[in-house]
Amino acid sequence: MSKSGFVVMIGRSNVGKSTLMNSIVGSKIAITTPKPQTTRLPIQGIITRDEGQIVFVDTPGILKGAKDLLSKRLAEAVRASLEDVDIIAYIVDPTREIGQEEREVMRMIEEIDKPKVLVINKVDLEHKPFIDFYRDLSENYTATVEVSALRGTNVHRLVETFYEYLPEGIYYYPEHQLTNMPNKIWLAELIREKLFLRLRQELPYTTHVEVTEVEERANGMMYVAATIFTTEDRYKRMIIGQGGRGVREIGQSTRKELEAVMGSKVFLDLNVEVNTHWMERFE
Ligand SMILES: Nc1nc2c(ncn2[C@@H]2O[C@H](COP(=O)(O)OP(=O)(O)OP(=O)(O)O)[C@@H](O)[C@H]2O)c(=O)[nH]1
Ligand SMILES: [Mg+2]
Repeated sequence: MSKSGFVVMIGRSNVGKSTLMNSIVGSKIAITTPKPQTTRLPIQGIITRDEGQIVFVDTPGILKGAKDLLSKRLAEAVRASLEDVDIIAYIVDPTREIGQEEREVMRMIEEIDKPKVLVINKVDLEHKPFIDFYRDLSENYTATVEVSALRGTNVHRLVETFYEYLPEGIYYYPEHQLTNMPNKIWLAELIREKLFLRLRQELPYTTHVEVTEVEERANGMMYVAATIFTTEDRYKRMIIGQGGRGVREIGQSTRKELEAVMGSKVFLDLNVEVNTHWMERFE
């Protein structure tokens, strides 16, 4: 019988969970940005090899003192995702101060009785003042692996470690499937990434992208209709930019990447709308 199971990626915001998952799966499944709280959905990345199938669950980073509705909802999603997994991958960033939030995450993980792999990420960076702190934690974990998700260093060893502790079981997904992401959600994530790259820190967290239509049109062209929702008029103006330059650039960079991935021409119909009730949907 072959091995099969779920590995959940847990860690503070910005430690590189999504980058690591993309690196393992070898394909850009989750978006990654330098801004905290990039991941919103529990996205799954799947690998199937001779040894078996691993489904990686990427989670939103846990934010300290989650006060607003959205952050609370994200923290709950993380907790819920811990219940049905086989292995916990706890990702840490040795370049960043260990604060209250990190300790809370650690405590949460220590309470769970499952194989736990401590993943010390970003080892490619020169300045890692907290690496010894994490190395000293090793005895509390089933295994510890130091990696660079960005460069791919040691990622292969990490995957072997996961296979080692993976239980036997049947496959959850067909062999060639790389993600659980429905196309529309993946597309919306891609647009949100481009939106972020343009607006950086100015982008409000409440900005939300919905893809309403994905269609293959005659002559092999793909048609995508999407709307960027934001909560205030001034954000809408910011996203649209002067003379529509902003939204045009977001559309162009999304389209370019999509065309490269899909290998076909893409027509992207991108709109910006104000919807003040958006946050309520998280209640
Ligand atoms: N130098 C270096 N940078 C990394 C590495 N892994 C991730 N990063 C960077 O760290 C930032 C955050 O990466 P993400 O993968 O989006 O982090 P995340 O943990 O998924 O963040 P959230 O989704 O917000 O929880 C990005 O700018 C990445 O390029 C690494 O191994 N080395
Ligand atoms: Mg992420």
